[in-house]
Amino acid sequence: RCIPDFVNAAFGKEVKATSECGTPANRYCTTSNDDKGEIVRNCQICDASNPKRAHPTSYLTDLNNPNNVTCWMSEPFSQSLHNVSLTLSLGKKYELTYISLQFCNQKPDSLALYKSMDYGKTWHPFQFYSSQCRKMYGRQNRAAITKANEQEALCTDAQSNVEPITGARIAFSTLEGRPSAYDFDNSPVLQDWVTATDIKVMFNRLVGWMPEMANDNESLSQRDTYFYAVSDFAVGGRCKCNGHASRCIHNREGQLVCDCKHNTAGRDCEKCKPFHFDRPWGRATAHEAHECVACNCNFHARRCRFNMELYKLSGRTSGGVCLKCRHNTAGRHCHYCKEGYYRDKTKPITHRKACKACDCHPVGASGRTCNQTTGQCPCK
Ligand SMILES: [Ca+2]
Repeated sequence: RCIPDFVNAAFGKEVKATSECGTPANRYCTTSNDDKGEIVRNCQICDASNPKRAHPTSYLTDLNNPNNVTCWMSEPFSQSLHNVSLTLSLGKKYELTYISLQFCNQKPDSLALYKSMDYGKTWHPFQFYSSQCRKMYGRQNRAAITKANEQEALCTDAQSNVEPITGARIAFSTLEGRPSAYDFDNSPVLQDWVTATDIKVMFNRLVGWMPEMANDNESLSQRDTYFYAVSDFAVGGRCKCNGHASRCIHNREGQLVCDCKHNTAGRDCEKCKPFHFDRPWGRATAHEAHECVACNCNFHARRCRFNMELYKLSGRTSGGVCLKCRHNTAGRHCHYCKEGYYRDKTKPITHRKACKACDCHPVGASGRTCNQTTGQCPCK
């Protein structure tokens, strides 16, 4: 089995946001405690046209350097309930291990993660975070996952008391708590569950600095205080190649594709390459490469197809059926001569002239078709 490297698939990729602070320039404020413990309000300007004051989406997936934290920011809004989404296209199927978000201000109270497996056509819930799972998302808090519902998105409370107010992180581990994770190779359900081409983060509700703000008579206007701000959006996983490639590369059209081995083909090595249909396609496991095998057509055909019945009859060894046998051959493997021809035993079956025309005498023979093996014509 070969496996591409584990990477942050989001790194350097474009993220689309439904909101970005600074177009036009806008004021936003944060509160913090000064050295006397008093709450102070610190207001700044975000301005997309000024690089020093811009907070573009490219800051979500740039190098996450703790000494130089760069933040994407949404526009400030006036109520804690406010929807803003971030959409990340990975450009290919990946198998994801985690999705993490590091915040520049307080963590949102409610957010949802969605994934797409078809480049953004359809979306499926991946994980919900909320202090009010039922109310916000109609889901039970921390529902149990069993073997019967391993593809179900959970809802948990994102807040915890041990984390700092700013710089906190949310990390969703795709396989955590899912029973078949220990037997991932044999779980098509979980292999499907971790597969994504696109990720959408939907922020739905931000808890402001309400308890503190209530004591702060000067800052009656909380209008400028609500905004979502994220310093790092990371997606840990591997390019999905079904065990048949050790790397992903850009093809001539600029698409990211697997560099398929084991006679496989397709962007994700999800099928056998042409003329390699003697066995059904399979995902490689730790013990078995599940290579695709060429059809045996004795060099007389360029195409073949897979037949499950024949494969089963052969004891699961060979199911390829040759199509359009040439050089006057016939049969599943183009291994005998077609009607009107017989085997020239001086040549191997793989030879272009392995089959000769019958050449029955028009007077002495009762037909034109000879024995396909011996060449004997039917005599009158
Ligand atoms: Ca950043």
